Amino acid sequence: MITSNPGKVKEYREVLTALGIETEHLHMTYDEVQSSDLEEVVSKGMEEVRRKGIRDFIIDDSGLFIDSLGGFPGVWSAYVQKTIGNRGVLKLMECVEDRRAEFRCCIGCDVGGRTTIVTGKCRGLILPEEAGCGGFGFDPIFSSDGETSFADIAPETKNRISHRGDAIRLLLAELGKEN
Ligand code: ITT
Repeated sequence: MITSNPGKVKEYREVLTALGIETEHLHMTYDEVQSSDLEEVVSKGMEEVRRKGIRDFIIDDSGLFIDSLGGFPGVWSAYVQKTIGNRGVLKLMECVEDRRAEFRCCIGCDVGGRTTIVTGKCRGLILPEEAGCGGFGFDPIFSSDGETSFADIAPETKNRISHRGDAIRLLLAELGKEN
């Protein structure tokens, strides 16, 4: 798995190890093209990784899409997380009543020369303040049930309901179809 994000590696390992699938983590960044579409970012990212001679890998591009902000930060989630962070997002959401949001996770998988791209989703709400100390990134401000943040639930629960868990299941189903 190719990522600079250790939180993602942990979540993939948790699901895949239980299925007897071993993963190797390659800490590497790739250019993320400017696009409003996660699938396009992943598809271009895969081309770049392949140009480096790497085969049999997965990459993951994720984002938090907030309904009342027209889907922002979306594909700019990493930049927003690094700059204004969760507090900045909460500030943008001050006095906003509609707090609905969606986490999306797009996985690009190269195995045996074949490309599979899937996108998992998880709907929820932006909480009024940060809560919990688990997870990573936007987890302290996102809740799928409107009460408990993703940073406040067990990792296996997050994997069961999250965008990434959804994407992993879609990927395994796609790969299963080919075998
Ligand atoms: P890569 O090297 O894999 O690209 P990244 O951290 O830049 O790592 P993304 O662009 O996919 O990853 O992620 C966009 C942002 O969304 C980033 O700040 C992540 O921390 C955050 N994020 C991704 N998945 C998340 C999750 O499950 N829970 C909370 N935040 C998440």
